[in-house]
Amino acid sequence: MAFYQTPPELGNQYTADRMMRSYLARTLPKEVLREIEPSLDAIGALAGGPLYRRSVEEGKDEPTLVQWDAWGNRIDQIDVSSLWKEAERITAEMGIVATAYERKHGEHSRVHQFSLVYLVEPSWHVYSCPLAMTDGAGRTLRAMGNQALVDRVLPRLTARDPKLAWTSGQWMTERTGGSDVALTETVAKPDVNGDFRLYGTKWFTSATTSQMALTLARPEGNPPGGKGLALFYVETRDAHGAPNGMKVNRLKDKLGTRMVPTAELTLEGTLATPVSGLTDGVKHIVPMLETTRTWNSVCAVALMRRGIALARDYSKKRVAFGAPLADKPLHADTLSWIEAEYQGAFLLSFRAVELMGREEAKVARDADRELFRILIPLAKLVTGKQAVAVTSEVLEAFGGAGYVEDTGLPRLLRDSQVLPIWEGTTNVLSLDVLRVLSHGGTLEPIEREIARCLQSAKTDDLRAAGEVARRAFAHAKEWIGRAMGESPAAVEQGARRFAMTLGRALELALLVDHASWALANGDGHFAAAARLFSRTSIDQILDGVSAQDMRSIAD
Ligand code: MFK
Repeated sequence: MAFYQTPPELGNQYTADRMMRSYLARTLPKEVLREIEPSLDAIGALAGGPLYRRSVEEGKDEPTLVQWDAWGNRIDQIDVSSLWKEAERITAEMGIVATAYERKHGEHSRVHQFSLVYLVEPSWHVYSCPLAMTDGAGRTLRAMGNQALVDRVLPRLTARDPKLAWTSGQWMTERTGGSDVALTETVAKPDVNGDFRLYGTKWFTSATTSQMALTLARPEGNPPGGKGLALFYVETRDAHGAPNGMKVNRLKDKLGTRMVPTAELTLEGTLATPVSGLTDGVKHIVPMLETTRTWNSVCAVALMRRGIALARDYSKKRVAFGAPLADKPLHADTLSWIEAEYQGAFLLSFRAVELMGREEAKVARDADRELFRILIPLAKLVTGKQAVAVTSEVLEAFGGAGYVEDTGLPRLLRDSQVLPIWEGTTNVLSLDVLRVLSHGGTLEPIEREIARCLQSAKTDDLRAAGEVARRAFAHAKEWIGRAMGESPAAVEQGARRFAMTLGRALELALLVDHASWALANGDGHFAAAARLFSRTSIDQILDGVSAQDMRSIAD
């Protein structure tokens, strides 16, 4: 009989997740874990079962844009996939956004919420995109203290009834770019009742089907630069369902996230309400950026985990050269490497999540807030890069099948590739790390965090692994002191290596800490991962790199 390969399968994504279960057991009070576990179990079953199967089978179900109706009216109707419609329902009913705002478990509510996100994300075609912005909009409106908008919008963004639920967009990127947002060209002209009308083009508006958006525009007469921008609230349709003074020019034809309806918009008199005054738009949108960057990092970890789960299952089913791949030392070595990367990434992401939860529950100390500020860009930039590397390796672990669309595998890599790009590229986030230091911040929060983690190491091998993290951090600290003495250009040139070193050193320290706890509880798995991770490239600082050399190589 001809040979047919058995495909990989997934079980309940919560019960099968050793990392998540072990992490939650360490960090959550027992009663909190007991209370939230049924929701994790339910979403894990969905994500590893029916939703996963649909995500593979419906992998070509992309959004469409209908610009005109039969009678020539401009309607700009975007239709999304049926999986996205299902995701809308699941989000509301399972409280994927609401959990963080209801705050039933105080400071642990963010861990609960992001655990749900992490478990479901790879099975619903990046529905996390509108949800990240929805969450970001909720946090931003609260932070800005605009009570009228909070009252109008928050019940919608956090609704558990799908009929009431809204999502939000975030329209920042224009043709001038997504990084240097201060160049925004959209103009805001005063209208009645303190509202404005917006005129301009938004070049990348993800999840354009959202009912509302937060966006930046320059009130007429304001000076150039980020300070001269204001943050506006927009509803995308008027009371009759007609577009609010905007046209959808086209949907973007993207490498990945293909089920996300990302569009180019022309604003031609869009009614908009200022969120908080008529200046400082960039500063006012920061809570949105903090939130979406944290989501980005959790989604990076989720995609890594999904790829590894599939590759591991496949390695037990695929026989080559006389044995299952799982029994081949070289294959096992490759899977171990990506597992260790994922574990470091998981712990860094969820550490940021913990701190967000502490801040919102008002139990954060100054030290927590300082650490959170610098962890956001670090977690986003390090995990985004790891997700691309890990999912690329996952595809290779399947050989040719990993390169074939209807296995659902290539999507893992394509959807990962957006993670280092949107919400701030790796380089822009490296500069954000420098911004922390230039705005009165120090490296102390990281130094303290590493020291805290290493305290728990009781075995020689874990102490040695921890020492790698400590030395890498010390090298980064010494390098930046030297570069600052040299020139601003020298600091900028090494910013990415500096940030990567801090991020990976933190990941290693957190892994040592977790491994020490697990070892004390009879589980040696994480200690092995910590040993392996400590032998990867943690310290990425390059001493003696000349700016001239770099220019001449790049040229
Ligand atoms: C599914 C669809 C797929 C689509 C594919 C993806 C395509 C790409 C789509 C996108 O384009 S997504 C958008 C990506 N863009 C970003 O996330 C923004 C990236 N740029 C930055 O992050 C810049 O650093 C930023 C715009 C935030 C700042 O630029 P500026 O104009 O140089 O701001 P400046 O003057 O440094 O900061 C203004 C104020 O904000 C300062 O406060 P003060 O006025 O009190 O001094 C800063 O301290 C503060 N600030 C800036 N960043 C901050 C911050 N505060 C806290 N945290 C931060 N991260």
